[in-house]
Amino acid sequence: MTQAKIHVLATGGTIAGRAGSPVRRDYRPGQIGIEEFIARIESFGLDARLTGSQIANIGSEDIDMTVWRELHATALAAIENPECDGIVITHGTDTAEETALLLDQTLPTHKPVVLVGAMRPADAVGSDGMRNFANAVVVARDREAAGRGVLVVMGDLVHAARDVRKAVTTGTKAFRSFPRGPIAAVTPTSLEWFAEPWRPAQEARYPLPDELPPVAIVHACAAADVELVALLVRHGTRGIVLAGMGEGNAPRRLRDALADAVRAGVPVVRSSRVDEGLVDREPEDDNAGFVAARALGPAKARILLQLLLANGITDPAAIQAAFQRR
Ligand code: DAS
Repeated sequence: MTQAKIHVLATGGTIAGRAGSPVRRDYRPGQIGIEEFIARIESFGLDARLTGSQIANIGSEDIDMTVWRELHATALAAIENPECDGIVITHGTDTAEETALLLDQTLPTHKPVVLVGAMRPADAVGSDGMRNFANAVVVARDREAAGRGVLVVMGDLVHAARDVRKAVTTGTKAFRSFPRGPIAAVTPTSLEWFAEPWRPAQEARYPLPDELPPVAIVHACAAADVELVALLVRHGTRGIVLAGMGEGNAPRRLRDALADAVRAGVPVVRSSRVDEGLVDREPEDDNAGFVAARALGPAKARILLQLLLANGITDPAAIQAAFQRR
């Protein structure tokens, strides 16, 4: 069997971070370059040949459209290159779910695309970075990893971009998936899928636009200040995601302000500020013209709404249909 060829796209994050001491709390992300990554993993003797591109070396809280465009273009070129079998993207964990969903919707599913990060810097005691990275290579070299959209590998588990979120602020078990849960278990010597691919050999759902339109997240809270919604509309926001209470609820005055925004031509998606669970359509959504975010939390609902608006999809029913898709 020939060795799988994996292209690694490095963007920085804690997985590329150093503290300068095994026990120091603060550290600098984005210190390790792609050559060092590849040299380290090659010393493990994994059955894969790695090449790399340094896209950025930043904390993922600073990720922006410029990085996303370059990441997308390089990943697409690797997918189209017959010499490449799979792609691994090293990324900070804070916005991993946003980048994963953006790429998930804008790349074809013909080859594995695997995002990986770490919760501890490379020189910390008990660092998880190189293990996660080795696991990501094991996933990316497996043909069965294609046809599942973009994957996120963390803590010996494989998650689908649509389901995954960072749910815990510290510690190495920081990622969870809903509604499906993790779709595979992985170690440097094993990989077990729990289900069949559900998006085999699909083209990208949407082209990646040059820019994403401004979409605001409004966080619902008791006795919320509702003036914010009208301000956002006046300021030119193209869409609003409600981080609602419970099943996407909000105080009556806030719901009224959001219905006014819809009447002014600004689509509104109801998601939840609660960590996990569905936000389904309610009868009031028909009257107000709201969209229900289903299983997407506010950050990912915003990415999907931005992509839809950028591609000219503004009708609430069409937006709702996109939120229903797995
Ligand atoms: N600084 C964060 C980031 O780059 C943390 C991390 O990578 O885990 O997202």
